[in-house]
Amino acid sequence: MIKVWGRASSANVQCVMWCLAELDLPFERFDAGLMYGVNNTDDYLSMNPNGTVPTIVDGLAGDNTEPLWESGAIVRYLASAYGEDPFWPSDLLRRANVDRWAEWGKVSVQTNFNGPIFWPVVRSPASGLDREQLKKSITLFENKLAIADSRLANHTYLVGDDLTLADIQFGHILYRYFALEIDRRSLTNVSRYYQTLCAMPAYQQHVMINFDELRSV
Ligand SMILES: N[C@@H](CCC(=O)N[C@@H](CS)C(=O)NCC(=O)O)C(=O)O
Repeated sequence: MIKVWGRASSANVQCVMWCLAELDLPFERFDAGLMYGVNNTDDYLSMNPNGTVPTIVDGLAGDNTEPLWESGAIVRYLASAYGEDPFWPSDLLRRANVDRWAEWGKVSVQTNFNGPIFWPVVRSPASGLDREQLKKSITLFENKLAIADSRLANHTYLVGDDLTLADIQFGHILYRYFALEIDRRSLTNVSRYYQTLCAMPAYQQHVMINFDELRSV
């Protein structure tokens, strides 16, 4: 069993959960973070001194396995230990190509969304939201989505015609983007890709999580 600590409403936890489900791995998830607490306890901090979620312990790898944190490192580990071609290719150059788009999803796309767009919209009262700044942030973010849109004109998924780790790191952001009460640019291929993800049971179960619990914290 792979143990995962982290609330289901955390984007970084969602990546790990979706990855576990795609790889068909047995897991147990424990709520932690924000209103659930746990991540500020000594026990938790001894596993992950950052006090962030997610943290995992891979019980399938044996007893006394070192806890892992940083969602990017976790999904790469899971893909390397349990994934197969084409999800996580064995050929290093093909793997690096998947990894490039996965890293892009996490570093260039997710960071342009969660901090500048998602949190201000879900947490600010209407009177307190800086709408000009939000508009600028949405433009910057959608400029990144436009890169994916051109790519998806010729591919079903981000890298090619098969689901890869890159889709996990990029695609999880889209649920929040499409569910949030903001004006969106028309990006036909990204919309079609999002519909493809929405039809996937693992995406429905682990990513399409209502985020209302975050509005009041
Ligand atoms: N770079 C880290 C970031 C972890 C992180 O900041 N997680 C957030 C949730 S997405 C967190 O722990 N927030 C505090 C909390 O939920 O209590 C990762 O990718 O795992």
